[in-house]
Amino acid sequence: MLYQRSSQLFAEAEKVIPGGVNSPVRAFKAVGGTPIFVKSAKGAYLFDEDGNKLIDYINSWGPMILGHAFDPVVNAVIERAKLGTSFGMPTALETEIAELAVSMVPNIDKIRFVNSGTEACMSAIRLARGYTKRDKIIKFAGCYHGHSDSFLIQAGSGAITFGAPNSPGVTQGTAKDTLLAKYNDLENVAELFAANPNEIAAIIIEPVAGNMGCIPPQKGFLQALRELCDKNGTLLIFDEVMTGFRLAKGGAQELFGVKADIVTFGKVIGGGLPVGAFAARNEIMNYLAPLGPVYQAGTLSGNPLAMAAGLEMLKALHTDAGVFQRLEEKTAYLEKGIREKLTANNIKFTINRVGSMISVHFDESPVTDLQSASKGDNEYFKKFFHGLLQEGIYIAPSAYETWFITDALTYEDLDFTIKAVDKVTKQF
Ligand code: KE4
Repeated sequence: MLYQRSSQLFAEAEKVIPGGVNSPVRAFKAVGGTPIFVKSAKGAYLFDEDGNKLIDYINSWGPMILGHAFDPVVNAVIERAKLGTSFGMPTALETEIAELAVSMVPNIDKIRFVNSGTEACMSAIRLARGYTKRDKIIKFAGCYHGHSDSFLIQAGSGAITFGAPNSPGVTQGTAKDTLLAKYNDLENVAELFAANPNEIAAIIIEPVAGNMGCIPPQKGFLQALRELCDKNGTLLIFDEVMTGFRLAKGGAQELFGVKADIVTFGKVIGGGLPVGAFAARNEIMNYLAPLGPVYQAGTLSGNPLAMAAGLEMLKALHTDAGVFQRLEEKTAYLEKGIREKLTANNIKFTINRVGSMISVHFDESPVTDLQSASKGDNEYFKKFFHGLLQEGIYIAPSAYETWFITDALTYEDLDFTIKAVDKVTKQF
């Protein structure tokens, strides 16, 4: 695979865009080499500027669960654009997607749309603080909730890759209100409550972590957090930007049977257009302006093109009874195939998976939190990443990310991928 055109484009981009990218994880810093510039995509495939065809296991970091350029979404956006692209006024379309989302997700009465997952999580925290009249939050080391200041404290995703657990620009005044816990460590969370009685507004958690690789919650962990929150008058926020509408129609709340007080969304809910959202029962959401005192706003929130895309995506997931089962079966098939090849090639590895979220860690000890996720052999991961790329397989350019499986993948694609894993891990 040659990447001359991507290299040229990257050199041009670097002159006018910081690092040549509009989001750091795209820069290949964790794996080295030149980021791939994509020209188009359809279904499970990317077509880059050098004419290479790649099987896509990132899918825009989650949104393309039904494949790229999903016809109902594309057609809806085209038709909607002809009617005007933004009004800054309410449209019936926003009510239609809100009603559908509320019908799909448990324990929510109302939903507010914003423009990104960051904005959804940032707003959810403000709402929780306003509702409880408390300042402190608990987040988990390695979890990523977007780049707003309260979260850039031992964040996951690109923040790990850059070894910048506490980003410059985040003030001590902000950082002091963010308490850090270890994922899957209930005792640690209980200690934070004991040390900060009646001060904690919310726990925010990725119910399945996807920003330190994929890390499942240990059995009972989420329910135990629910009980700790109830005991302490604290709100439980599920950051479902990744898991929402991916792990089940009702996301992680449905999958694990645990009730969150506020749920945040992104990625899938926008069908590939910029949409985030946060939702809760009436007594919490009615605290939001213009009804209540907690302010939150956005010029392009509920943008008609984005709503049109999101509505078609949710409709497809709502009406296709077999989609989540197919995603489970395809990802389990991929996991089985990769396990067999890595074992046969004497590679030290751990694979974590929940539904269509999966990650490969090059260390044989269990990966249950940031510390254990950091023990992986990142040098080997780099070879694995580039080896697969040369075989036409595009996985996340960092060991601290999860792969996102799309229903557009065929079993032939999966077999091709498993064969490529075998070839690459025989070489190194
Ligand atoms: P955005 O602001 O990037 O739309 O969403 C932030 C966010 C919030 N919560 C979770 C659980 C997330 O995974 C994300 C964003 N995920 C990363 C991938 N690890 C987006 C990729 C990027 O930063 O470019």
